[in-house]
Amino acid sequence: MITVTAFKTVPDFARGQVRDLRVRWALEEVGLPYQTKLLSPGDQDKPEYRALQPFGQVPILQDGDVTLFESGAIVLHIGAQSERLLPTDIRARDRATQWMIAALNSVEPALVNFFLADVVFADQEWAKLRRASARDLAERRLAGLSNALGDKPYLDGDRFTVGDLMMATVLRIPGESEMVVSDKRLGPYLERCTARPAFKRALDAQMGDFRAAA
Ligand SMILES: N[C@@H](CCC(=O)N[C@@H](CS)C(=O)NCC(=O)O)C(=O)O
Repeated sequence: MITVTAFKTVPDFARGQVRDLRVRWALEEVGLPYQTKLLSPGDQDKPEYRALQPFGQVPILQDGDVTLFESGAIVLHIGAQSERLLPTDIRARDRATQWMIAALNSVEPALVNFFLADVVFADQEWAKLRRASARDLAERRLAGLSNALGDKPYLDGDRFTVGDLMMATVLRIPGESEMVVSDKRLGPYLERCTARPAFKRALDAQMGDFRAAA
């Protein structure tokens, strides 16, 4: 059985956001059963966990003799097992991978930076100084994404891929909601992605684990 690591407890703002959600969503999309291994405070710094995840973060996926960290690598590993997330056509596959990396490398850092300045460290002087430029960069990234999406239902056309899965989780970063929802393309796009039954099951499962551990 596939095992995914997740946290037993996180601050309220992080519930429904922790990155094991991406992995749960991918597993739900392709219909692979999994179990979670919930980390208590301190577990992430134990040598046996650090041997599997050098930074002490979640998620890790263990699947037979495969152990992986980095949510992007894990989602690709799951996607490779089913056409539902990664097309077999090599060019379509490359484009799906490109969008997944764009989500992680071009969009997420800008949105996280703004979230840190706007919410997490909002009362600190450096954050007040940085907020406007962080918002500007986040807006520019979102505008680029919105233009590229255009009138298509998904980033590469009619078909939902790992690129959309990852992008949708990035667009859910708290603090972006008003910028995303008010965009005439990104708002409906995010709704389309998160209306998928597999997303709902993944979110329910993450929230359920927090409730069970409380
Ligand atoms: N790039 C990593 C980031 C993982 C990550 O930031 N995980 C967070 C939870 S969402 C975490 O474990 N934070 C605790 C820490 O960094 O100590 C991935 O995508 O898997």
